[in-house]
Amino acid sequence: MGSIVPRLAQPYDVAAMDAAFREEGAVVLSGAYSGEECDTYVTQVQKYLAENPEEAEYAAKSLLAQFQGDTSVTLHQLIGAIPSATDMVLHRDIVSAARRLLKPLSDTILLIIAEYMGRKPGAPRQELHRDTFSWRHAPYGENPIALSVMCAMSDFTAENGATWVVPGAHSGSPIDPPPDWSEAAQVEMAKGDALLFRQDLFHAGGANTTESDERHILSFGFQVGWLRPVENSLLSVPPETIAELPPELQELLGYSHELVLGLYKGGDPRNALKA
Ligand SMILES: O=C(O)CCC(=O)C(=O)O
Repeated sequence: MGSIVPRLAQPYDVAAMDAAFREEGAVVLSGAYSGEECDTYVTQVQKYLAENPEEAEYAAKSLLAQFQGDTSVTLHQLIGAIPSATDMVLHRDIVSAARRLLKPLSDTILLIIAEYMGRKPGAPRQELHRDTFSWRHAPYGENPIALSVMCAMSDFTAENGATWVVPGAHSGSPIDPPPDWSEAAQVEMAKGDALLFRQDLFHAGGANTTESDERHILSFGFQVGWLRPVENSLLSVPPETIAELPPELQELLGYSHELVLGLYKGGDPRNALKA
């Protein structure tokens, strides 16, 4: 067993947070969200999925869901769909942490994803991975290009599959082989805690070995602002126009995905053009 992930209580000590990113690659912010915020979020997600069965279908077919297994429920693009998600992704301490962490490489940051995951009983342990795998051609090193945030919307316990991380296993290539599991530590968290980690840190969702304890997650993250085209074609060319264009031009205008980057409702963005 290697080192453990530092935990900070409110008010969060910024210097300690930044030191944790440098040394362990991760930090837990205890009590980042109130119990009421977590419950509201989960209730809104469940209501949304019940009222929009087609979204549940998208979620089930999501490319990420395939990675997460069919014992996971995922919902992408929470912004605009889940009212409480707006304030939650704008958590001041978390956004400020992302801005500081990414500042050496970028003046601006972008939201990478805002996603719900429900990891049900029977969910298997994931492979240790770095979230930078989609950016496997980008330079890597001392300063990361992205931050991941995994928030406990219900208690994360060893039994229900609390996230594993390998403290200190960051800064390397996205395609490095994973370290040995003996170096990994499971990050148990109380409802409302948030695990922040550099996207180049090895981590994995744990196995949910319980009978009935679904693990509810709010997952989001921030990336450097320059990993995008000069022209924002998704805004400037209406989808009806795009639908009439040659498939290759659709791809070049952003109706394409690189592994799990550029997804629409978890799948191929061309799905947005289907009637
Ligand atoms: O389930 C978790 O706690 C982590 C999930 C994760 O790392 C992923 O789905 O990529």
